[in-house]
Amino acid sequence: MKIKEKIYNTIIEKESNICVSLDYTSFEDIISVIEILKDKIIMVKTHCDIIENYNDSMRKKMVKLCKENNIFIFEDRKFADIGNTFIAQFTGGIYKIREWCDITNFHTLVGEGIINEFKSCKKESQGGLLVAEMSNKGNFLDSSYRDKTVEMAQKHKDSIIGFISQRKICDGFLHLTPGIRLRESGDDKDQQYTTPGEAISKGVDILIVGRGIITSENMLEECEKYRVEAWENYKKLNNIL
Ligand code: S5P
Repeated sequence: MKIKEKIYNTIIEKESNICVSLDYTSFEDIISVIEILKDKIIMVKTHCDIIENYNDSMRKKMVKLCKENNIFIFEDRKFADIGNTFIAQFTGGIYKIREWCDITNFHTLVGEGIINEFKSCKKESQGGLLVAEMSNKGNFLDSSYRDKTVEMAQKHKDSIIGFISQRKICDGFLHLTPGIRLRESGDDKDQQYTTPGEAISKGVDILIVGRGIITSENMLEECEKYRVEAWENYKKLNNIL
């Protein structure tokens, strides 16, 4: 089964649309939060380049824990360079992202060369997402950029499985939406938030939630609030019984 179908099936099986953004600088925190939230989430999102004690043995521990609990790993690397540099960044360096991620993502301003290289060097099971829209104030990703991004995805359906976007923008692809928070409309920087229910009503599949969950006193309880609001709305919208 292809990864996109596996993700849809996992959403239904775990009754969850939640990807938790584990923006921690320590691997211990990443692992302990996965342990806490494992039954409530279907995906974790990492920024491996902010982890201060990155090492292969803890990375293997994270991968094992995720595999055992049907959790996909999305490395939010937002690649944006020439194909040759992309290959070096994806396969090499300290992080060797190709070794362990299920999903990674791309900015499309660089054109499709990077996607061709992803196709040539990715593992069969891995899928890519294109950043079509962003949640932060003042970004330059306008509707024409979004439309060109959709065209690129349609041309590369074998390796591109979905989008980072604020709404559903094309049938047949997964839509992952960041900038989700139950009680705040923004942070003290450029982030802009929408609620889980609002985001799901725009036809998306997966909500990326960071600080809304991970800064909470009781992460499990808070995650459950996001899960329920998202899942109840998703079920209705998609006629799931
Ligand atoms: O448009 C975007 C795209 C992404 S991937 N806006 C975002 O905020 N993100 C990421 O989602 C961002 O890099 C961060 O890791 C997460 C949001 O974190 P939060 O704490 O604001 O929920």
